[in-house]
Amino acid sequence: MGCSASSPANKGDSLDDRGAIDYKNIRTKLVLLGDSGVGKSCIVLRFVRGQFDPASKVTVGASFLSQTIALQDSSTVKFEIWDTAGQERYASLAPLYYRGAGAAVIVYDITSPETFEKAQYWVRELQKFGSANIVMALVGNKSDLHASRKVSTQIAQEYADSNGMFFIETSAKTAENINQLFEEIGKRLPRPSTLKN
Ligand SMILES: Nc1nc2c(ncn2[C@@H]2O[C@H](COP(=O)(O)OP(=O)(O)OP(=O)(O)O)[C@@H](O)[C@H]2O)c(=O)[nH]1
Ligand SMILES: [Mg+2]
Repeated sequence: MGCSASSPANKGDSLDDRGAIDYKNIRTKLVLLGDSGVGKSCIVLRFVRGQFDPASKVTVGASFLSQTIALQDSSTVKFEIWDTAGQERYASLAPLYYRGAGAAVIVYDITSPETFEKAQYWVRELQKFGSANIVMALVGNKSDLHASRKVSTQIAQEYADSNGMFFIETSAKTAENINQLFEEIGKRLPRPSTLKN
């Protein structure tokens, strides 16, 4: 009793080979949500494989990938990524993927105000039904298409600030801010409570 090493692990805590809580290496379920065509699958492909697919196909249901990153404090974060399908016909499946998620990446396309509206719908849905301390990121993708921009950075930033999310603009095409997006999420994830360092 009272010994941290013998305390039962919380749901989501990573365990080492002996079943003790691993304070340095955490893992989290991450879900991507957003309208069809905003670039969710391309963001994941860029992050996990360093590639871009200009002919990316619509996702059917959802797809799963994982990727581990190292942070500056020498901890590691393993992301178990659910890339959901944005087409309306799959919307009812979304709770299967965001339930229990420690992080959510909500994506819109900076050239499409409709997709920014849809992102706000997902934010409200997660606020109502997501995990209590979920880390939420609002992502304006396709920043390389700045000549066609229709959603201002300032409006998106203000929306994110007022909803306690962090905001970043990315390009899966050029790789701009893709790694930064996941690093920032990794830094914001709650660490297992610890009595030792
Ligand atoms: N210019 C540009 N095009 C992008 C970018 N990211 C994705 N695309 C293109 O946008 C289209 C849709 O990308 P996807 O990643 O398949 O979109 P999605 O959000 O996964 O769509 P669903 O699976 O239907 O939900 C593809 O033609 C991509 O090549 C980007 O950063 N810049
Ligand atoms: Mg997709």
